[in-house]
Amino acid sequence: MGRRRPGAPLPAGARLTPSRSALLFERAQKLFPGGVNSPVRAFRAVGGQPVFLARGSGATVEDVDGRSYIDYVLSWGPLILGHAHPVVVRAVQEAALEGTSFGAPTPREVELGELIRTQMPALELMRFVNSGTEAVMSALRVARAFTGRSKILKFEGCYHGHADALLVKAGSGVATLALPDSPGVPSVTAAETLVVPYNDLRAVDRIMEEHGKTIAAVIVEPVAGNMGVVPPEPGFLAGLRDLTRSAGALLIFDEVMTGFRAHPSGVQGMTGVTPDLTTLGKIIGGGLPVGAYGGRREIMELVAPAGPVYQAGTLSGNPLAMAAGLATLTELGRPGVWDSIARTTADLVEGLNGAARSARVPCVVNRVGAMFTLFFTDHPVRSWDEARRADVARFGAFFRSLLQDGVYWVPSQFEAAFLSAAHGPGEIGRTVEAARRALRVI
Ligand code: KE4
Repeated sequence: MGRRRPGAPLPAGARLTPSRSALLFERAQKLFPGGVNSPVRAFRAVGGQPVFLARGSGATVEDVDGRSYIDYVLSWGPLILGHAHPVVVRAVQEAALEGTSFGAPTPREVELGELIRTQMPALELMRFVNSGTEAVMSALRVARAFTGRSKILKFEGCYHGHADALLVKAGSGVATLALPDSPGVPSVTAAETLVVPYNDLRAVDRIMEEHGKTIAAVIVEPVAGNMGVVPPEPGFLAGLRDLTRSAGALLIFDEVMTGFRAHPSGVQGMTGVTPDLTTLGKIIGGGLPVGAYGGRREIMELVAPAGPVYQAGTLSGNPLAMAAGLATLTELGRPGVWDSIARTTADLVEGLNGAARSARVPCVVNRVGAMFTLFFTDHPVRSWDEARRADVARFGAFFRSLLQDGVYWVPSQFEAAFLSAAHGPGEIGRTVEAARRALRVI
């Protein structure tokens, strides 16, 4: 059946048989809160019901009803080579044939750690965990142990996973669903977390003046992705480095999303600002569950069994995830691969800006490397306050129109969109055309 224009009447006599996605969603809602295993997947911010995906290949995914889409979610960032990349699939198959997990050291974790450290030498010592959330909560624990202090400073609109201490004015799904500072977080915990606007160095300076001696760490998305993409203003990161050093607080770069995506060496490599601790995830697992935290040797040597700070994990350094991460970073590190993805992202952004101008729809697109966000707004977006003024209803209409047109956009105005090595001129052309059609009807 040809694609029906959004909102166009159904052909006479057409029967609305429930799609397989709808039937699955009905069952899922009896199993999972909101019918999903992570909030943003529920399409609450964009309307309609989620499509259930059956398979992916390269830049496209196919839903359970056989419809295919050009994918800009890419599992929220990990799939920088695209879906089911043969090198990654083969690596995981080979690893699985040797056993899926041992709860013991294996060669692949050493190889992946060494590969990460060549790109991010600031990770003098590191530890693999199973998610970005776990990486961040562990990094905060060791920062508190190292400094003997308890307060954490974060930025409005930044999301660092769902650990209690960080669900305070967070971004991503918390912002998308306009959730309050999440219930269930004890007020004594939230009281240990200070929050200032992103890109507001004066606010950080004031906080450091007042609380500097009690602040264990400042944690920042060095390029924010979880309020939509918001780059650091010139001098912001270097300013954080200076202010934290003067106050004896640690600087933590949460590069779970930006690592190997904003730049092949992360934002720390792109800017030359070196944090004390870094958290990673997503791309380093190539689509399998991985996180990592690491940094200065004197800090990380506090982590058990080298030191007294306890952190552990049954599946940490899991050989399948290590194999997927190794294959991904090795392929990504081949000459020209990353640059080509960044160039394709720039081409898409240029096409989107052109389409918005032709349709006279006010849009601002922020891009760093291979991550970007199209904001429906007519002013610059440099903070959560500016991001939140975007027209989320218009974004929802844009999303639904693209979905009808075979483009799977990110289902929230406050999320980054992602490209892969598998996105080429064909995908970009079809996406810009779909955007043109969407911008005309929203
Ligand atoms: P996970 O626990 O979801 O692996 O990572 C948490 C996390 C930490 N830090 C940053 C900068 C992150 O972006 C994330 C997770 N990102 C979201 C997307 N904005 C994951 C998608 C989701 O929550 O379903």
